[in-house]
Amino acid sequence: MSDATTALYPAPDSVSKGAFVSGMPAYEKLVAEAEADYAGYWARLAREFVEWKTPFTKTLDESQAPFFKWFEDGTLNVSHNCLDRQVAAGLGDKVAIIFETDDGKVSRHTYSDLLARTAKLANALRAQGVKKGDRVVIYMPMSIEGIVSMQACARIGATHSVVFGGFSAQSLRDRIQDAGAVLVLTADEQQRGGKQLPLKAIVDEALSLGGCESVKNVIVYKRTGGNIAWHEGRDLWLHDVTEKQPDTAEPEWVSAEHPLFLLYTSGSTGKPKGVQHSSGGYLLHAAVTTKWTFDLHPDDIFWCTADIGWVTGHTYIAYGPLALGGTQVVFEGIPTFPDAGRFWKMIQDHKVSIFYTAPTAIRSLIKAAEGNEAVHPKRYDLTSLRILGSVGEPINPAAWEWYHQHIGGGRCPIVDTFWQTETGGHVITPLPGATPLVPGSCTLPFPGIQAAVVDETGKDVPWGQGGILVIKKPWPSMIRTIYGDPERFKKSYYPEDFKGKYYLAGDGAIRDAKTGYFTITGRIDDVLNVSGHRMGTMEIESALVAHTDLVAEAAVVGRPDDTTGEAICAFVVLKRPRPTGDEAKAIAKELRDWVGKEIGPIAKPKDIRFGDNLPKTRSGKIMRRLLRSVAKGEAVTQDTSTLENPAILDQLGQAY
Ligand code: 6R9
Repeated sequence: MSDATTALYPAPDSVSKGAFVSGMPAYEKLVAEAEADYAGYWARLAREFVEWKTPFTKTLDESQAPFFKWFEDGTLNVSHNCLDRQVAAGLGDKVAIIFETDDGKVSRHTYSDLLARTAKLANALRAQGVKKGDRVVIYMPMSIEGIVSMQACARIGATHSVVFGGFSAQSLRDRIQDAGAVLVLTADEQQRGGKQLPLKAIVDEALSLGGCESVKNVIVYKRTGGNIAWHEGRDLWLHDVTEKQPDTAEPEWVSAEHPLFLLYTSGSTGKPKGVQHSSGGYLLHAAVTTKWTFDLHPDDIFWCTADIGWVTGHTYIAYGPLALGGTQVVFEGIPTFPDAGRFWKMIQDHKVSIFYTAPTAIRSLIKAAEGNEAVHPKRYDLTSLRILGSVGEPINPAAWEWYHQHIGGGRCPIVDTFWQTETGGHVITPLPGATPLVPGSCTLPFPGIQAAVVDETGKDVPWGQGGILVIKKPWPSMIRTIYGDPERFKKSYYPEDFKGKYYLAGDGAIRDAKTGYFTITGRIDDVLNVSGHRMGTMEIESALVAHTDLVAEAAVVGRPDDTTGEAICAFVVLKRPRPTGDEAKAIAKELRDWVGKEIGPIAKPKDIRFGDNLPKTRSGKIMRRLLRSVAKGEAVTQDTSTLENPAILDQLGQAY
């Protein structure tokens, strides 16, 4: 299969020896096992990695394809698997989470602590009338309370939907409404980079926008003690509702197919989709990928820098490491506070052995280190590290090499993990004790994942030729549906083009002609990847045109950016004459703030360009390919003869 001789970085002995998957023959054996008996392979792992209340008798049900079911007649509880199971195994006093606040205070939380806090909150939620199957929105900072909120929902069979703390009131409202949430868990404020930022006030605003009548209560974790408004009868303090609750709570035993969570993500249309995940299959993949991709051993200190508002924070903070009884670092703050050495200092202080972050963070820390010796990683002792990981976007070879050399000291494999909100966990990734690495490639499928590159008709393309990334067989942790919109689920992921047979990832890929290694070539739909965050171009366009006083028309494209991977570039036609100079600057600022309010700061366009019109074909289609060239600052080489008004190209040359 793979040809180790072309790989620049073979798995080092120091990691390979004693790894759970040690050497390529071990990897290939697992792949062969899955090929020989697909359902049998996943059933074996499901028995090994998950503790079942009632064992499943049937592995995969394809009768309602593409609505696949895994282990459906098995029952379990995810929180029981993450917490009670560890305590029962004698790990009650083991530190589950080392928590560090924005301002550097460190606290340690054992498995027994987490279990007791989860049980208390589970009881409190039940006391508020939250039942199995109800949806609960979590709008929380990075905190023990945030993780406990997720675990408590899992414990009572409520389906959580975590909304990233950077989303605006409008976005939060849309998600609460779509999910029909009965309760919101939030904090008074969050603290990031030395600043207090509102959370509760945004929940208040979201609920006041209307459409959220399903919400009965708001439970508030007091993080900063900042001033907040209080709605008697609706709002409750977390410490009040949990104080008198017992610290044990019987788990709700649910079917493996019971929805553990919804997580909203961007797609090709203006409306974010609520990706629905299962309990059994999801937990299985969270556990097995945490174990094999990160080679997580009992004495490792694992640190995933993601936020619980994204899928990475679900699978590799809230569930995977806990399901294995691991010890992890959880961080409230940001990588550049008090300075850009923060990550390196924390690795040193907590003796982190496995570090998982995003290319955008690495790129910005490279810049910072190059500009300031004091925050260069060489100033820190990083010798505790043995494995590094990357996620969220392609990692460019230069950043890979720097990460490998300056953070990993040349001795730590980098697992470049490709996956998506929809896949639940890693689907294409190296295994650190086995896979020889090539910078810029996510290498080979996780054992059991049938990833392939095909053409528009669903036919395999030869290695060395680019195409569309698909997964040919259902897998346990896959998306089950889009909440409330099964038709959209089918159309987005199992389109007719492939006769509804293959899962369509939405990314392009190419396999190396010799090794078969996968390289992801980027999204093939209208989704941008800004600092590892997914943003739909249509979502941003809708937000812009919602400014009905100012904006007549808008088109949004991405352009490459050295730090954020892609940057958002908006082309705007105003309802007034095209502005220039200071007026253009002021309007650009107003529009950025507007988008920040409509969606959240992560969606603010970096460049705004004003035209009297947008470049369109004579049939009225916006010429997006041309806009992408303009956004990049390239000379326009495309045929512009079909353009209705070629003169506007000059106007669009100036970005504000
Ligand atoms: C986990 C996560 C998914 C999209 C995905 C792809 C991009 C993620 C990547 C990668 C290249 C990697 N992506 N990991 N591209 N190499 N290792 O990021 O989920 O937020 O849903 O984004 O991110 O484009 O389709 P999500």
